[in-house]
Amino acid sequence: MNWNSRRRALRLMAAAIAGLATACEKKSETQAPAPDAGKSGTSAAPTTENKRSVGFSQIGAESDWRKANTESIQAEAAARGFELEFADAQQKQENQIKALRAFVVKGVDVIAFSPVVETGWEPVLKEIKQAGIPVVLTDRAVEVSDPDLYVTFIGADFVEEGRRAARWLIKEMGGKAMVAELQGTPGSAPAIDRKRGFEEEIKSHPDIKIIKSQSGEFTRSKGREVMETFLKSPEGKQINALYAHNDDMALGAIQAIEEAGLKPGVDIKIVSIDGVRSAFEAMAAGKLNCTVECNPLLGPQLFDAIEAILAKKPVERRIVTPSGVFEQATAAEDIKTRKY
Ligand code: GYE
Repeated sequence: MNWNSRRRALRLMAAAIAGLATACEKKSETQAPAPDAGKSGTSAAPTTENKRSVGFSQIGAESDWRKANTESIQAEAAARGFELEFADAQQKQENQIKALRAFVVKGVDVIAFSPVVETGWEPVLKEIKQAGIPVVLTDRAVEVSDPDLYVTFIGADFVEEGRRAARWLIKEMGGKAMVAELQGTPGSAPAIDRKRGFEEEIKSHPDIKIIKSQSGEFTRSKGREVMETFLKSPEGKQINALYAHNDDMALGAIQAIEEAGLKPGVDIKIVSIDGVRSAFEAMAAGKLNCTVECNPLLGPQLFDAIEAILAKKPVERRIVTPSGVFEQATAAEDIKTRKY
């Protein structure tokens, strides 16, 4: 059997399984609600044979970065005439795994996803490989023992982002600071790597001390809540710098700092990561000091890779998205050219 007929046979098998699954689901409807597999952005219409199809499992909508990322991918799919099966996992790995399996059943041409955490993907990636569907990782990396489980990983260098944030802080604080850290989603590649890069860089500066560190789950509300507890803790009064793994948490923390009667950007110097528009606004207002850019507009790179894969052209194993560092002084000017 050649590759094409194998794919066709697999699709037929998958369709049969899907039929069975639907029948089972229908049966169980009256018993208990099916667990939430996340919202689907497209209709349940079967993938048409002539349109190239991509299944994309997104993490959720936790931050401005994520929203810009989703828009970029959806716009690029539409512009290039792809059928996009979009599934929002609402921050849950189990929902992502369900969505990935549903893409296999549908028989999409390529599967892309942004993995919420780094580990636990091996079984589902093996199933996808067996079905002969290529996988592209976008935004976040996974830890797997077999490198052939995905074709390429497109995204930023999170360790370097952490280093850049640290370098800025060391310079700004003259090598001496009591730092509070707001970490991203536990177990996620950006939370792990941004912490690692920052710690690596401050190692040779013993007077830069992280005195508080906790996850703010990459959201504004959690960032605010955790910063409030930091400030109320016995060490709260010593905090004079904040490192947030994303802008949204920094923006939430800014509110908590103001509520505590302090001046964000002055009493507590703040550096965060992403470079979203609202971070530039906060910098222009003097409340945020620095943002390390992490470009979410991955749609064009993602679909370049997908088209190359479908055309059987070679694709780089690792595609790094370029980015910069922005400070208060130029924020009002910079904001005019920001695209997200
Ligand atoms: O920094 C954060 C988002 O994975 C790079 O996820 C992404 C991160 C981004 O929620 O805002």
